[in-house]
Amino acid sequence: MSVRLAILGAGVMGADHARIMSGDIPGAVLQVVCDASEKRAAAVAEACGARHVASDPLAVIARADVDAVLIASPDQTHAALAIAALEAGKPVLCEKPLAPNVEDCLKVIEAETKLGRRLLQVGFMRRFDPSYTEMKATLAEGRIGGAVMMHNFHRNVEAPANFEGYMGITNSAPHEFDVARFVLDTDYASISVFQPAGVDTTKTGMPVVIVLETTGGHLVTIEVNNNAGYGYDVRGELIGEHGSVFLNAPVHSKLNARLQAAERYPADWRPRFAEAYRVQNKAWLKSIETGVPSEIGANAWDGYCATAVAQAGVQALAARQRVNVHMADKPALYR
Ligand code: ISE
Repeated sequence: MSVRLAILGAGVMGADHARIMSGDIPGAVLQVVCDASEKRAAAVAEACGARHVASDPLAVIARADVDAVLIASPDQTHAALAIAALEAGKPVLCEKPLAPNVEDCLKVIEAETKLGRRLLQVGFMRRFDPSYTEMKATLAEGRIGGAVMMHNFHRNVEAPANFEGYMGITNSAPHEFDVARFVLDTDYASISVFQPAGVDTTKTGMPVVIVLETTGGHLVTIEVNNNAGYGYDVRGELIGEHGSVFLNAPVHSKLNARLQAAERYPADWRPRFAEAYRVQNKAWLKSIETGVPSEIGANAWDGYCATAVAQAGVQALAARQRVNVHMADKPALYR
């Protein structure tokens, strides 16, 4: 069976998904690449052998020769496109965040609930990353006892120019919110956000340290530093009652020269999580072929949870106090 895909958005992530889908995922056919800039869409389509190029995402979703939709357009467009795809009964892989605010996440959930079956997966690819998979499995095997804390570090080389205000909390940290919730199998009760002094305010993106309490009683810490300067560096350690699991980033070689040993950092997240994206996209395609949603993949409810925590985090930073995380009632579809 082949699945004809439309990729909506031909920026960094759209181009990467087009490459993965056309090169690494048997059964996927790149039918359309769509972007507001047809030139950009055409460049990606040519590089990946896509059949068509377009600039109107709603028209693409409606096409009879498109079976499924991968949304990689700007964050604020995700919800409307996801809803259109769900209304057309087409499976969706939506890049994170599901939407930048909870209201829009809930609208997507409403559309999917109305449809009565789960057709949407959110691109929280870390759930498929081998290092987090091992961490979760080690916990399940009881090798470190019960989980107590999880520490996370999220460092980018430099925040993009369009990164404004609280995007460290709303755009970067959601990966950590989701993966810690997934590893610990819990929800969040409260969030506090701290900001160090001495920050270069001419740069976009502000470093923050986030402390979360879960409903299961764990503590989760997250450092987000979008201007770390030296490389893309994601670290994590899960602390159990009598042991810990530390994430290892895939490093394939080490340079020895001039009395020093060195390992490279990637410039962004794509090399660090290349395997996670590949396995995620493969699982998504399988879910389309079988009609059974991936058990590991994040669903619309998980997308909502990450945004709800992020939104509470923005309030916590503004108010300089701990904020309780309030969640809507979970619809039966996601239980
Ligand atoms: C970006 O959107 C991502 O998803 C990356 O994983 C993250 O490191 C970056 O900070 C975000 O802007």
